Amino acid sequence: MNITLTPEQIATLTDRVEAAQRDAKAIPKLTDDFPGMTLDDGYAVQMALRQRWLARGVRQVGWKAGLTSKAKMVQMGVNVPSIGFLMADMSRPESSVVQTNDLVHPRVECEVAFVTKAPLAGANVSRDEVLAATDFVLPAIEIIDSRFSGFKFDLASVVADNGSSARFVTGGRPRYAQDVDLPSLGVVMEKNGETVTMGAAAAVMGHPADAVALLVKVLYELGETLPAGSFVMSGGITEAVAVKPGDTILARYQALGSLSVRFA
Ligand code: OOG
Ligand code: MG
Repeated sequence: MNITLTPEQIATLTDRVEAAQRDAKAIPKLTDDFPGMTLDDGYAVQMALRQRWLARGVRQVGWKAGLTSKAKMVQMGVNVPSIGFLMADMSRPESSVVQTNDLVHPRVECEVAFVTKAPLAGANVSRDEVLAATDFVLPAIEIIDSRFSGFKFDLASVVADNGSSARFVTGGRPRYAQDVDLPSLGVVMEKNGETVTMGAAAAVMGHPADAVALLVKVLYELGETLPAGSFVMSGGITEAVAVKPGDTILARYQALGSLSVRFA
């Protein structure tokens, strides 16, 4: 671990991110004030933020991997994947209407999600171990919302902002992982009835289970493990698409059904 910030500085930055998330007010990226901030500093802020959510009595449902596809890395100008925590109150059912007045500048992503039935831990978990520990996979739409002005950030800042996590929608048709050819799984994203982007799940590190393995490795470095029963999102397959009130997003997944979300 390469933590350069003092505990006081970590608390200050946690206050800033927490306020920006709560008030849906964009703030400058954290590295503007703390240019020496490292990736580990970003995770120290994220872990402090997570403790505050837990202290408020919100249940953690799992974790997400992000920046795991080339399309996402190119879009955001970051070339290292990241992780973030997912809490119960971020979850929305299929066909939800998601309010945008408590979000800064939402974007949507199509992802393959995993639900685990056995714990995963360590720096060297394999794709097969992830699949063996997977109960089922299901389609997800993640609604990300960077709290940084212009949706512009660097790795340390976005990690501190919990990987832009805001909401997520699940539904469609859950399947056992062994019944689906995950890398060749196609997804088409439609916005207001028009196709806006499409891809195959192989875009996520060659196989989305590899993104889960990577997430477990990052957790290991943070002194954490992935418990059985975790919900894990493996990262956007395509670039994220901006949405505004009135927009409807439909994600059509091969083999996993469709799910939609509307913005108000
Ligand atoms: C960071 C979050 C990335 C994904 O699936 O790649 C992410 C961002 O782009 O704001 O959730
Ligand atoms: Mg995502």
